[in-house]
Amino acid sequence: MPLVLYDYKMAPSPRRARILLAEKRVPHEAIQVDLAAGEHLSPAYRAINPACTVPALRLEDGTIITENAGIAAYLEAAYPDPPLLGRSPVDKGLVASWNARVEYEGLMAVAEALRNSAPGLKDRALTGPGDFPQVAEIAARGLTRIEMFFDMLDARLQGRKFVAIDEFSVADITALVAVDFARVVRRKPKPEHTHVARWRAALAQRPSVAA
Ligand SMILES: N[C@@H](CCC(=O)N[C@@H](CS)C(=O)NCC(=O)O)C(=O)O
Repeated sequence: MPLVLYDYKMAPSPRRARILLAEKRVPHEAIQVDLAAGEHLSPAYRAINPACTVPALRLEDGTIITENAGIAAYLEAAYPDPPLLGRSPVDKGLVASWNARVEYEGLMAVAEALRNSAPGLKDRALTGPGDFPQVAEIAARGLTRIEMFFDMLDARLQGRKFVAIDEFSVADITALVAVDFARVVRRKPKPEHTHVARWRAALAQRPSVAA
């Protein structure tokens, strides 16, 4: 039985897993879980991932790994080449640190803005099995945080090819997905964010980014 990625092409979180799988050239199948149709809340998908989120990765032995952090840890151990979590102890620390920052300051900021404002996500302000009402102030806060994220990322990328270390890593994947995801709330880096623009253009050359 091959690896199976529970995916949804339109969503940013499974895109992180898709890029990782493509970078490591891991053969797998993909099953689309239609979030727009609420398939992730169905009993069938709850049995796969009780957290009702994608991505999830089913291994050959049937084990289900959820969360991008878990999927990345598994793939790095099972398919070490190319390493995407850092090679040396220092690099591993830097990659984990920057990955956490861009997830919290970038991806979460966009998610806050979107989930607390989009009519289609009414009462779905948080992922998971529970319903939570939208809070307009959190949407506004998310938009402010996105601008801070772009500024932070641009400063970090000044004089650097990659976000965390001297080679491509999961921190670049997460940051790229966050920058692209911001379009859903009509935000993008400003013209003065030249370092982000250079970095994003260079990453566009990697075939994995289209995954
Ligand atoms: N921490 C999780 C987050 C996964 C997540 O939030 N996935 C979203 C799609 S981007 C989801 O499944 N949303 C379901 C929903 O909207 O209820 C991870 O990185 O794997």
